[in-house]
Amino acid sequence: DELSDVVDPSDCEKDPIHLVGRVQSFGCLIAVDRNWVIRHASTNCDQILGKEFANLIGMPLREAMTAQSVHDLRSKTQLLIQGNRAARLFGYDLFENGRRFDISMHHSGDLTVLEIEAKQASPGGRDELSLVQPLIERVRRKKTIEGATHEAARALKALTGLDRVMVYRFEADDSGAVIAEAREAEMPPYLGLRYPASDIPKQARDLYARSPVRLISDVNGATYPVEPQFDAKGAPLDLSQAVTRAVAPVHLEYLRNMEVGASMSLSIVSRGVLWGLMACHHREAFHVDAEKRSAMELFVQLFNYELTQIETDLELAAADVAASIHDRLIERIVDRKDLASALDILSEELSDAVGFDGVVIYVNGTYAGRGEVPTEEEFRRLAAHLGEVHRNGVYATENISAQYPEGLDFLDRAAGMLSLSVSRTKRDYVVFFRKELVRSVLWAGNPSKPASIENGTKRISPRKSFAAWQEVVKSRSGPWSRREIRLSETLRVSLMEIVLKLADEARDARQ
Ligand code: BLA
Repeated sequence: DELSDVVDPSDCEKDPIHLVGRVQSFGCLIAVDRNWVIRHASTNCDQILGKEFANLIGMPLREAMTAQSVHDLRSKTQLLIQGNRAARLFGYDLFENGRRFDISMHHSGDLTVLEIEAKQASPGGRDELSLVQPLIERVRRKKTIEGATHEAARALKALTGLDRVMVYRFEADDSGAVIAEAREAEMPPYLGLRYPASDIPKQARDLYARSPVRLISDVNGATYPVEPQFDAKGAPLDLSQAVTRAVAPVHLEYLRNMEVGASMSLSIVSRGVLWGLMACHHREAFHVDAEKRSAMELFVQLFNYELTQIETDLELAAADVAASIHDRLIERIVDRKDLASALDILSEELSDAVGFDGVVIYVNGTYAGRGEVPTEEEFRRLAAHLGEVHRNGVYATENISAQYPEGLDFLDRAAGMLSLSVSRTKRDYVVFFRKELVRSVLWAGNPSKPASIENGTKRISPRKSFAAWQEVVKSRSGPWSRREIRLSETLRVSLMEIVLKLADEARDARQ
């Protein structure tokens, strides 16, 4: 329909998902104040706790449970004061009547939030935590991101029994790709597919950077309001850290369109940044109980640590390469007097570390180019543009003409560039160029239409079809890898030294 084109997917970012004020059916939620008087409660407490309460709001918790329970819960909250995100009790007999519950507590503003789930009879009392160690050991043996993520997907599938486990990695533009997958044979593969940024909007990514686990145990399940909706000051309860939090309806619709019955995701965080998600699907509704979720949380924490290790090792290796290139450059360039022969040495020494089709050195307005590059005239104009876009010492783009339409003039030679600003005044550059690489990206559904508005409603709906959609990407080079960018950041410092010398010598020669 006509309207389907007018949706701005950034509208999804405005949905305050942490204030939904509802919980899913697998647990109930009670928030108590400093005096352990109940201030909020979800309407499914009777159902979960197996008791009838006239009105929980305003009731001291000890009247709803036993004095012993409240004592035990309170002493557990020491963990929160010590800085833990959550404090947990598993299989706890809240009413001293033999019925067992898993309880998780966390702070939200001035309140302590209790989330309570009825304990399902666990077959043979499996010790979930003990399963984590051998699985993470297998991840640890992998020294590459590919190996570690692949092993993690397999491990998590074994740990949970879910139909599909994926490792989803965010790209620089917040779109993402499935980079590892373990799945039941009947499930269609998603490995390699790309998804637009609006599938996981910004407020959700921000929230997931702070909370490690989410479970949607039944995409068609009932949800229950948390009452009262607002406290005496008119503020709603912040459910950011609540695992029972009901999720945004637009996302439930998304999952139904994907024919998913239950979804779970764990946050992959490296150095405080949300790197990706371990995203899991099940065809039917599926509950992962609190004890197992804790094991998974531990698993992903250990995984995050391993991932950060691998990334640190990669950085150290890149720094080593940069250091030896630096030494050779200094040694070989030291007695070169002119830019052109310095450029020859530079392109020889760097060709193994950075993939490029051409390189330009531009010092004091003097141009020297090798390989497939813009002409001197073209480069002079480009240099003015570089002065504007360089925010850091290194600027990389796989699509010059997106920001700089004149770049189309030299698209036959160069589509992407990695530019190093090699003087403080932002006038001197070493720029590596790459030729156009026409390639195709497989998206899960058409990425330019991630959502639509249904006829006659104002509601945004996610796309219905996730069928692979091939985008032919033009006027771009292949992407610059993180490794190449990191390496150039280090090399830039060496080049600044060299360029300073070359500039001096060029001046002396002129005198
Ligand atoms: C949340 N979107 C999510 C989540 C995932 C995805 C994993 C986290 C919740 C969960 O664990 O299920 C997306 N799931 C994916 C992707 C894959 C997958 C990419 O399995 C790939 C295989 N979503 C839309 C549009 C909007 C939207 C158009 O497609 C907004 C209009 C919103 N997605 C949306 C919102 C959330 C979300 C609001 C947060 C849900 C919540 O935590 O309440």
